[in-house]
Amino acid sequence: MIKEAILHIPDSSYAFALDEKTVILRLRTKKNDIDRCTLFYGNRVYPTSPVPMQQLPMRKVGADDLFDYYECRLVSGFSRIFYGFLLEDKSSQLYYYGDEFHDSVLNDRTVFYQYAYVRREDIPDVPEWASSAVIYQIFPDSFASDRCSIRMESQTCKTAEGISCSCRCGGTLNGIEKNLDYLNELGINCIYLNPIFTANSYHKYDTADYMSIDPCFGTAQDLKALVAACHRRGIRVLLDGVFNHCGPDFFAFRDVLENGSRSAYTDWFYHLEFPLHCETPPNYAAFAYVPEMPKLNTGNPETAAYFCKVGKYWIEQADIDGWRLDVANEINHDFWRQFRAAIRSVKPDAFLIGEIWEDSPQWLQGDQLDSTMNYRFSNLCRDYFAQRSISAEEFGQHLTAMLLRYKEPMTYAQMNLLDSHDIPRFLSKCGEDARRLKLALFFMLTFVGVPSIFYGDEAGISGTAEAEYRQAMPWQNYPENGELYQYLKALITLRKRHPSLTSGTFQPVPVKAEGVFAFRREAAGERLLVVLNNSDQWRQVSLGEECTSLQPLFGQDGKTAQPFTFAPMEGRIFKC
Ligand code: ARE
Repeated sequence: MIKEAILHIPDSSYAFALDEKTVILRLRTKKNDIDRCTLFYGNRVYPTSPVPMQQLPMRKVGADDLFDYYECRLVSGFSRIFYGFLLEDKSSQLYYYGDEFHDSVLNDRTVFYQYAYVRREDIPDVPEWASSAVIYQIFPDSFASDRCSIRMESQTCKTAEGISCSCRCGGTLNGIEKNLDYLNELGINCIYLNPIFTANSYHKYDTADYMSIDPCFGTAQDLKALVAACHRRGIRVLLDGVFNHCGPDFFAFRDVLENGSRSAYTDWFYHLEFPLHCETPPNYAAFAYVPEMPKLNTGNPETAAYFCKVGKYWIEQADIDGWRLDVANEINHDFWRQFRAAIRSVKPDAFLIGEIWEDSPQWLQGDQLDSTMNYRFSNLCRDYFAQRSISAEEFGQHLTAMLLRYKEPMTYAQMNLLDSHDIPRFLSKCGEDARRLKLALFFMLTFVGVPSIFYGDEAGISGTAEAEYRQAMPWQNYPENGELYQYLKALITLRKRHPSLTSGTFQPVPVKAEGVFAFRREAAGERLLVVLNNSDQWRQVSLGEECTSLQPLFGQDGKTAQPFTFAPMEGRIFKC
């Protein structure tokens, strides 16, 4: 056995509680290196010696290219647990592992791992509604104007405070409200809006006033009306919170610009060098050296308190349901802890999604964010469906490794996306081949995590340049009559009907047919088999012992006996 490949980390995504009675324990080993893995455990605090020890078999839940992953769900009745792993290698040799290797189970429980206490306060409390959400992301300037179709003209206006605000396409909050039937019909149940507060630029990431709605988009009253109209339809609303940096017209930065080192707000920012100059690069910390985006010092308790107040304000004013948090990984962890506590104090089931492109378990321990924008998912789909640069087997391995990086409740809340306002459209990555986009959407709607659709994906928007992928919604083409919209609608309907798609386990199923990827989703007695043919050839697929009787649920040709014939780029779901 390769001992150095063994990994377990207490109090992490390798050891966490789902509730006060249930603890998930995971162990990593070198791939194909061991035959069996068993958990041994006992009550950490026991009045007599020796302490009774119990065993629980661990299941191999997945593998990537280097490692196997074992997992068990321990319902022990103990609040304080000591535990270790009994590993059996190919030569039937036994190893006892509990931070160190031992030849036998000693009477001394302290040499093993300790789950010191199943602390109620540290159990992740991701909002229950999150796993069944289907998000629709709207870039407000581009979606719809008051008259339903976009004006397509750029404009600048000034607020009463003299802040100039601009737009490109003319979308508004009322425009969104007028199109809620379109979204309702598609089946989505959550909207994420890119920034809507008063700001200079058309994209509004340079916030001037966190307490007011940008005049290009409407008023606070319009937001309230929009959220209320959404709630009437069972749609939740998330706003974009830009708390890493502000815009040059934010009152605190204006004060620093006017008063220099005498300003009362110098400690709201980082690394200011007086006199300030706003050329690129500026002589103060800023987002990506953009002078219009001075970095905020959220380590300053006053600044932190201000932004916690902003977070609460829009929940109290407009009843929004959560926040997408810009550049979350450049902001200190402690701020997020404060922010979470503030938000939860006014809305206990508010959803917090961080914008973090890399793996982000540090933010997803349960004390800070509930979810992150899953760009790893997006990249894997790009590689597999759009570019076909990885095989079905590699795709499955990467997905497994991705899921096991997080505590289980967080994987079901991850915001999976193919597109966003920051990347070229997936359709363009597919060389404009809509079949590939459809298959990737099919996958996203059947996989673990919250599917998120960027406005216009269902309308066939493509483009690699910023102005293209943020282009105006093509209402003139009646997207609701189009194939993509109808396909997506059918998938969303199906997802909502089957709990195994929202909260079920995920297990890749090996299939001997090139380009074909299959996986099982299972929950509450329901077992689904999802099969997709990511190739340009017809494929014969036998699902072996997987299921004895298969009932086609989606994309069926009515046939229930194996082998199945799959058309190029076809996705099908079976119940078994
Ligand atoms: C504007 C122009 C661009 C131009 C840029 C250069 O539009 O064409 O290239 O200026 O100055 C917002 C606007 C952008 C705007 C930008 C600056 O939406 O249009 O760009 O402000 O004015 C990293 C960050 C991540 C960030 C992305 C863009 O980690 O937080 O870069 N995303 C958020 C928002 C953006 C927003 C901002 C931040 C600023 O979602 O929309 O931009 O508020 C890797 C790394 C990631 C990196 C990613 C992309 O994968 O892992 O960390 O993301 O690449 O670079």
